[in-house]
Amino acid sequence: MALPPKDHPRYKSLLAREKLVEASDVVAKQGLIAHGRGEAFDYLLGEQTCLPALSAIKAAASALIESKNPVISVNGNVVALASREIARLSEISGAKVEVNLFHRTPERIAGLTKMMKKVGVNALGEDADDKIPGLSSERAKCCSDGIGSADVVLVPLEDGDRCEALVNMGKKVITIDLNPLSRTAQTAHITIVDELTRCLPLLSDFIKEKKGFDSFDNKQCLSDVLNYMAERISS
Ligand code: PTJ
Repeated sequence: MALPPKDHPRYKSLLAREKLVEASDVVAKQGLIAHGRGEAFDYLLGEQTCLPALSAIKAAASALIESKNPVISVNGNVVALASREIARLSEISGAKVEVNLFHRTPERIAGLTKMMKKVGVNALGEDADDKIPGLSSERAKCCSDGIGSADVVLVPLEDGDRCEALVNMGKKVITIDLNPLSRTAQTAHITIVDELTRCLPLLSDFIKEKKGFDSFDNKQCLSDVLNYMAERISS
C-alpha cells in the first residue's frame, strides 16, 4: 500500500482511500462511491464526533450490552477500513460477526472472511442458509446462526432497503452512517452519524466501561445532527 506522508494535513483521509484501493478485489466498486459520499458529510461534521453522535454511541452500547444475541454485519468497506476495530468490538461485546454483502459474490465473501480471520475473528457468511424476507436475489442471503437469529444487529454503512428489511424482521437495528438524511439513517432504531473508524473505538470503550444511555430518540438525534451541521455551515 502506498502510504501517504504522515505530515499531510489530510493523512487519515488519504490513508482510508489507500486502504479501500488496496482491497479493491473485495471492496465493491460502488463502495468507493459510497466512501466519497461519506467524506463529504464528514466535512460538514468537521471530521469530529459531535455530541448527538456521542449519545447515539451510548444508546448503541446499551443495546449491545442488553442484547442476548448481537451480530455485527460487515461489508467490503467495513472490513477494508476497520477490521481491527470490529474485532475488538466483537470481543468486548460478545457479538458474532457476519460478512453480509449487498453485491454478493462467493469470491468477495471468501476474501473478506479471510481478512477477518487475520484479525482473529471467525466470521459467519460463507454458509448462508437463511434469507432476509422482502429482499430479492443474492442480497437477501444471510446465516441462520448469525443475522437470522440475532435480536440486535449492528449494520454500518448499510443500504436503505436492507436496513428496512431487518427492522421489519423485528430486529433492533443500529447503524453507522455519515449521511443523516439517508434512508438507512432514517429507518434504523439507533443511527450513529459519525465516521466508522472514529466511532467504533468509542463504542467498544463505552461497552467495556458499561456506560450506556437509556432515553434515546433517533428522530430527535438526527434533527440535532442536522442542526449541528447547519450551524457549522452558517458560522
Ligand atoms: O460491500 P457491499 O457489496 O455490501 O456494498 C457496500 C456498499 C457501501 C457499497 C453498500 O452497502 C451501499 O451501496 O451503501 P450505500 O447505500 O451507498 O450507503 C452507504 C452509506 O455509508 C452512505 O450514506 C455513506 O454516506 C456512508 N458512509 C460511507 N463511508 C462511511 C460512511 N459512514 C460512516 N463512515 C464511513 N467511513
